[in-house]
Amino acid sequence: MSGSQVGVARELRVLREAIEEHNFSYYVLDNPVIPDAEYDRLMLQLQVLEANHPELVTSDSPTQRVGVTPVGGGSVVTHYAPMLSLGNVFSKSELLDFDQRVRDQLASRGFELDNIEYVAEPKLDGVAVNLRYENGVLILGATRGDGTTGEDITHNVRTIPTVPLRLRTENAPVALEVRGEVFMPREGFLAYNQRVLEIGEKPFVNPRNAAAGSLRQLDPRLTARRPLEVFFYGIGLLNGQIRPKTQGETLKYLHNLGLRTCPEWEVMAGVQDCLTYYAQILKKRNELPYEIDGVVYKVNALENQELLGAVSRAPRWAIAHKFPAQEELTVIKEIKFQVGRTGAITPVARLQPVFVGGVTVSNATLHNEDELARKDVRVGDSVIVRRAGDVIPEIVKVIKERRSAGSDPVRLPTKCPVCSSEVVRQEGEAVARCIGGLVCGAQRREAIRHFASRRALDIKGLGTKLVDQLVTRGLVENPSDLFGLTLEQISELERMGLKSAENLLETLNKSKSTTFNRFLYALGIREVGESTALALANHLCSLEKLMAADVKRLEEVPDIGPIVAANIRAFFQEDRNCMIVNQLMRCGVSWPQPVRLEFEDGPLKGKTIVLTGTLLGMTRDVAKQTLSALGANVTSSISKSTDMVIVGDHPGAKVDRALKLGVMVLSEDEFNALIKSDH
Ligand code: JCF
Repeated sequence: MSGSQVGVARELRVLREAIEEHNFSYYVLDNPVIPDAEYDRLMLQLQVLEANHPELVTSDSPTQRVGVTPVGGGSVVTHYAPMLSLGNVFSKSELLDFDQRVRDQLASRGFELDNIEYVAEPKLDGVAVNLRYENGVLILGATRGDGTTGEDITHNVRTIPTVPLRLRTENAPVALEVRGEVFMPREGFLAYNQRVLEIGEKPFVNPRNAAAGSLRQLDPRLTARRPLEVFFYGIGLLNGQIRPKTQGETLKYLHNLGLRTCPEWEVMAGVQDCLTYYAQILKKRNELPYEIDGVVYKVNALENQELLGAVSRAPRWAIAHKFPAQEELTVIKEIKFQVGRTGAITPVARLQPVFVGGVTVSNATLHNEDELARKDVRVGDSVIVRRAGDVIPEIVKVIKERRSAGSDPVRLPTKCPVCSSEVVRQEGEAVARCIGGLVCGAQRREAIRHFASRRALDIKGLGTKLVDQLVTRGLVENPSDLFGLTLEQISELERMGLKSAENLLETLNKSKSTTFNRFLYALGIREVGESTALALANHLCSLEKLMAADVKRLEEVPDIGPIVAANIRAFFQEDRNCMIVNQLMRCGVSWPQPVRLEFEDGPLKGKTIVLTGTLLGMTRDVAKQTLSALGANVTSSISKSTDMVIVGDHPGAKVDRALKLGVMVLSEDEFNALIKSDH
């Protein structure tokens, strides 16, 4: 290595260690110590440095989670120690029997105990995995398989952010096999399915299937896009270090190595504590960010675990205490069609009310036309409904054997059930929509509800019932009408006294002071969610600029692609929408001027730069971010105001245009020198 390479190697090490430490704080301790933007900057610095020194890239670098080429998965892996599954109990008495068996067996070996110490933790509904670290570096990931042999899923496991590629220790064991559960948190699952439905594909039935399907992906780049996480709960093999003495110590040991454990785990003094824990977790179930189907108890002392041993593949020292079923049988009374904010028509089944997973369920979504056809749900059918956490209940399947003769398949209506406008399903889309727009009462109502919702203008007290009344009485047609309501109009509504009317007026008034991103989100532009709204606000800063932005300018905003850009453009090309926006401004809706995200004072401040061709050393996104971080404005087309064009491999006609206009042209090497120089 040359002298400068030694310097770079040290810089790389410092950066990687810092990033790993932040990963630990963020993923394992759940307590980030720096803002996300700062973390992104460190990561970017590392990416740039590695791009310039590809010979110094190591497989455990935080940048190396996703391999570039898909792998042929499926090779078989033998676990060092068998991966055990768990026996189940469903009731208090079965649990007491389990505890009695544990005590009897230990007594027969000379350990007379009144109370057995257990460690309890929630039982996640995911996929069991085994990871192997050698000298602290992740070298293998496998599914449980039959307990003895599993499938090699190393490339996919590496993409899970909560799986450390390197253990967080100076003194790593020679070999360590850890067992854990890979799962998809509820929020990620919902968002993922939402996206899948939008592109007209088949959604996952539950987070468990989603996690399993994602881990089986052949292309790790696809796995990397699935929001997977992991909790570790046990050790299969530990070479070169002293084993912890209890399950509790095991969890602490794993945690200290940077392996995430479930934060809910607790030591129980005896089986009575287990019952209390079970009740607590059952109550907390829907607040947990992941789905669980019970709790697990393990005899705490590993010495006792060894004495107890295992029968076939289930340990005698651990048991799963399952929650009551989340699936029930019921009957379809009616199938209705709801109209959403964007006109999307959703079939909804009205059910004979049934108690599932702790609540009474009387409606279940059927998602869209294809789902309706696929499940072939008909009025009068006996069906299995499933309720997963606080997710909208779903129909798992129809019991066709019980279907009475003469029932008809259900079709989507051709006219909107609310406004009788045409219902149209565009090619390539999964959803059919009412084309009535704001003529449609349902769409008007939903648009106003969205506008007032918590993450939009947060107009507290303007609930569904109230919005319904305002719309049906014709008092409110669009969001700006809300701010024209008078005390008299409001107090005449049902269940509205003078006092509550005054309160509502006050809230309406307060909600006018908002932020630019909330306002943009509140407008309900198709596919402009909270994060897109924030990106728009940060990059376009003012409403005037946004309303004037063409598709090209919009696409320069990070994460905005051609479709969303076109939606935004189309929204502001509609006179009616501009009128409503202007009306809102006139009513006094306002926000503080957003501060530009990029460093205003970067060394490339104010420079307009265009990238063309393929850069060999870094992705276009990284190049774009690097330039932005230095203060440059990266655009896609060349004009007289362009300051520089950076030319990669196979550039297009842009180079000719740049030369013609006399714009400065930089090669990739010159570009690298530019971003590395101290300016
Ligand atoms: O969360 C789980 N699904 C889970 C599964 C937790 C545990 O502590 C487990 C397990 C499967 C086997 N422990 C064993 C021994």
